[in-house]
Order: sequence, then C-alpha cells, then structure tokens
Amino acid sequence: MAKGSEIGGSGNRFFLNDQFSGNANNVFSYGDAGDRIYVGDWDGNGTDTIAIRRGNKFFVRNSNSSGPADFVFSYGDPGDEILAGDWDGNGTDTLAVRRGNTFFIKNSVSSGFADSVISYGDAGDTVLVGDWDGNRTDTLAVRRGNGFFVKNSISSGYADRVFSYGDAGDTILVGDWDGNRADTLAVRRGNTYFLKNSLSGGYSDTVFGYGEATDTVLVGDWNGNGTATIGVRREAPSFTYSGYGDSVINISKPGGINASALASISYSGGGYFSIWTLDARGQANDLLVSAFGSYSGTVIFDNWDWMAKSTSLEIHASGPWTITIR
Ligand SMILES: [Ca+2]
Ligand SMILES: [Ca+2]
Ligand SMILES: [Ca+2]
Ligand SMILES: [Ca+2]
Repeated sequence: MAKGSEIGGSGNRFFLNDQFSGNANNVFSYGDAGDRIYVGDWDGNGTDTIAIRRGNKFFVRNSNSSGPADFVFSYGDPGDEILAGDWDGNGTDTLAVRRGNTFFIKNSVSSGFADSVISYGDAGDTVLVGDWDGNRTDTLAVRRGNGFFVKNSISSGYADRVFSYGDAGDTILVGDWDGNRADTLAVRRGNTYFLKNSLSGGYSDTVFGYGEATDTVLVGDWNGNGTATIGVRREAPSFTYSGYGDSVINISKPGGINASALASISYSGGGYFSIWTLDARGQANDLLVSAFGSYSGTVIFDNWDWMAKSTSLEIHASGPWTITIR
C-alpha cells in the first residue's frame, strides 16, 4: 500500500502510529542512522514495512520491529533513482528505476529486464506513486508546484486527471487515509498533517499533529487494517564524553540500561589505548578497544543477553579521547 520514492532523512529509530493521533504505538530501531530507506508491502501480507538500500542491495524486513533483514536482494545501479509500488496489483510492492522521465518497471525483485518501460512527465518533475482510482494497481502522478497530473495506467501519454492541492512549497504525502482503496494526498506543515480523502483542492478532511517538525515522515499501513497512517524516522539521541588519559566514566545509553548501544570512539594520543565496559558493581564486562596509537572506530556493546549491562567505561590512554554513545 505504501509506495513511492526514497524516504530521505536520517536516523534508525522509527515511531509508527496506527491512528491519526499524537502518540506512537510502535517504536523500534532498524538499520543504521545513515541508511536510505523505502516503505512497502514486500511480502504481500497487507502490512507495510521498511527496506534499507545500501548501494544496489536492499535489506527487507517484513515486520515492524527490530531485527535482521528477512531477505536481501540486488536491484538497479547504486546511483539509480528508485520508486516502489504495486505495479501489477498482485498485492506485493516491487521497484521501478527512473531515469529522467523514463520509468523501468519491474513486477518482481529479481534482476533482469523491466516488465514495462514508459515515459511520463518531464525529467525535472517530482513523481508520486499511488493507486489513484482504487483498482489495486499503482501508477504515477507528477507534481509541478501545487499542480498534480495523475495517470491511472502504466503507460505513456496524457494525464487522466489534473488538480491543485496545497502550496508549491508543501511536503506532500500519498496514502489511503480512509481505507476506500484509493490513494489521495496529505500536506505536511511542520508537525501538522492535513489529510484529504479526494483528489481535489479545498479544505482537508482530517488535521492532526504528530512528532516534531525535524522528523522525517513515512506513510504506511503498519497494522494491515487497510488504512494508511504515518510514522516518523528520527536520529537516536546520543551522549558524548571526552577527556584525557586514564579515566573511569559513568555512561548513559539512549535505550536505557538494558539496551545495546553503539560507541563511536576516537583517540589521538600515543601508546596503548584500551576501553573496558564495567557493570554496576565495577566488574569488567567487555573489551571494546585494544590498540596502539591513535584510534577511530565504532563498536556495539551490551548486545549479549547473558552479559551484565554496562554503566561505566574504564579508559586507559595517554592522550585525548572522545566517546559518543548512541
Ligand atoms: Ca508486508
Ligand atoms: Ca506487484
Ligand atoms: Ca490504480
Ligand atoms: Ca482513500
């Protein structure tokens, strides 16, 4: 159900909401903060989930929860502009490559030739993907300012419908907000969302606030109930500690004491440099770094269930160090 272009933004924490309300009902982490992501129903079970794109590899997770990818595939070239949609209406979202105003549409995630190649709009247009007529197949629309040119078939040629909505500078979202199978638009202004249930101008049908203006928004049917709602992507908070020489420092982890965390460490002194994690009783847990001379790297810790959780770090150094925990 969810579809369209890359989500943008950064952060690996997702706050999904199954209602048009102010509070997330599902919060989880997936991938890394800098990952490129797409939303889609990759397994056709009715729920939209997140796929990570790294170069031309896609790491698909089929549930909205933390964990490893359920499957990995390669598609297109690393520099391609890629769209997701259910082009053949079989319930599963697949990918299309856009080059200028030409779209190479594929109905499976296998490599090989496109199933359809069409031209639509101009190379500079913003492209939206949606099931505008509710017949289960996703097609394209292009946006020029606040004008939308909707096409209801995977074919080249003139728009089937043209209308205006919002302002030229608005962030536009696509979703089936009322569950009638047809996708319509929403405008985002700051952290306020204006949903419209018809492809037309005029007043919105639903207005609500969610998250923060700095969040990146994503649209999907997270619980498979047939209506699209929103979620946001956000950077995990981080805690930075810096000092010089041997130290023992108390630390905080964004996910709390029992969560795993990442430590990004830099050291620019000479000699031996090491960092041990310590538990609440001051017992050594895990050796994060053991190096000679300057060091820069990121390590995960407290990711083993059987290990005591860390509350401090014991640093052996003879120069300046900085540790950021996220
Ligand atoms: Ca799914
Ligand atoms: Ca499909
Ligand atoms: Ca359609
Ligand atoms: Ca609808």
